[in-house]
Amino acid sequence: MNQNQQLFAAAQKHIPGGVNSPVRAFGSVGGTPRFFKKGLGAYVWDVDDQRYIDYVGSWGPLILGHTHPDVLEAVIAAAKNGMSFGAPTAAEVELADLICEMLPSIEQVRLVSSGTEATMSAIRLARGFTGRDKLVKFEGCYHGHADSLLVKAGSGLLTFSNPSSAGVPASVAADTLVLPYNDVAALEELFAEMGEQIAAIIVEPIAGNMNMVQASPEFVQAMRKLTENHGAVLIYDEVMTGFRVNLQCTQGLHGVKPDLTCLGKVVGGGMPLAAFGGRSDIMAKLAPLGPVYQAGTLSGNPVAVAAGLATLKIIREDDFFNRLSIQTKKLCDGLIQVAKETNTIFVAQSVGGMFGFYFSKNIPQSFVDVMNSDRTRFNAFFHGMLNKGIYLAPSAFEAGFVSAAHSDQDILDTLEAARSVFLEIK
Ligand code: KE4
Repeated sequence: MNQNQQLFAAAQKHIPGGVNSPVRAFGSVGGTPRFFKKGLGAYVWDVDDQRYIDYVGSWGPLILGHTHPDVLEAVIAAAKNGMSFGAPTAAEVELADLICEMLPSIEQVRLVSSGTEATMSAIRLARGFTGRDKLVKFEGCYHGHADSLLVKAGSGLLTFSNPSSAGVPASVAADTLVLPYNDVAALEELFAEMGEQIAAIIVEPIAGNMNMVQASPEFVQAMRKLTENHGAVLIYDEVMTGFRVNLQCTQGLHGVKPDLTCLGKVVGGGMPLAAFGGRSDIMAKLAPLGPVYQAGTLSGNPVAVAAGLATLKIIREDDFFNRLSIQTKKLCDGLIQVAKETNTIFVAQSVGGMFGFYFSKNIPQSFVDVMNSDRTRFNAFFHGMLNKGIYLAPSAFEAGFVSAAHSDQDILDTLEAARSVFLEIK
């Protein structure tokens, strides 16, 4: 057994499934998960000293690549002054101000430690603000693992083709209404029927947990109009897309102001930091001001805040997103071209530094479309690329990410690997 296999066997002694998050277990692609020991720029090394070009980037946070010197320097400096205080710090004020400056829809923001905390808290806040219970989500979207959200979720749950989780009381699931993504008619019908009972819609405005599926303009407008007309809260879950697809996130691309936004991943620069925020009249309902309770020992942790601040300051620099978008599109266009030359049925798309690719003829518009793509071929492609030193997300239900550290040569090397793997898996 090699080091990865030995470690995976040892890990399972005291860690369920040998992993601290299910999708890492390679459950849907099979094989042995890679145990990483080092990351630098666009690369990671596993315990067998195999180097990979990394297109997962810790599932999105590492938009600057691994161990960016400015982020590292900020984290070390903060840590030297104290790991945590459980008390307010000036840096949290600076980060809150910066987030509100970068996202006009956010008038007030609360920092938390994970995307799940952000979405769970935003939903509780929306229910407290409206006095209503019903929550609308969409099939294939994943918003973290809070009970009311594990109903036909995406990501790891899809990976295990287990559309809802054990342990979620029927009474809790009953308040979560699940509709097909991009289905305007279904949304209009639901609001006509029970709009006055609906506290909120929570949506991934570009879904990245059923692979990548973009909301149609009609769907975007319908969500905004229906929530406005019925007094429901529109929550944009931008944990994955926030500061990843555009400096103003997906809401900037959509030209929509959601009532609440959830952020994570990039905003924490690779450290445990997430956030939720939005209209000040809604945020005013939060403790200690209002009756909606939400708290966290490590919320606004100074070391995590330092990583987030350092990251946001760099991505705000001129031309950052233009360069990142061009590099990501270069990868997708190159994969499409190589697939064509090898007669492989394959499509790909990208927005900013996020991409999706599918072994199907058309870009998916819904969860059903994604389920109809060739997942067997995806898995074969995943392993072929892994064996050639290219680390893609170990699931057909995840998006991929390019960082500012991915060079032209890295893209060329990836395309060369893809060319031979497309031929291998024919
Ligand atoms: P966390 O609790 O994992 O920080 O965030 C939950 C979450 C919320 N909303 C969206 C849109 C998300 O994508 C996520 C987490 N994404 C997954 C990857 N698809 C995290 C990886 C994992 O579960 O290990």
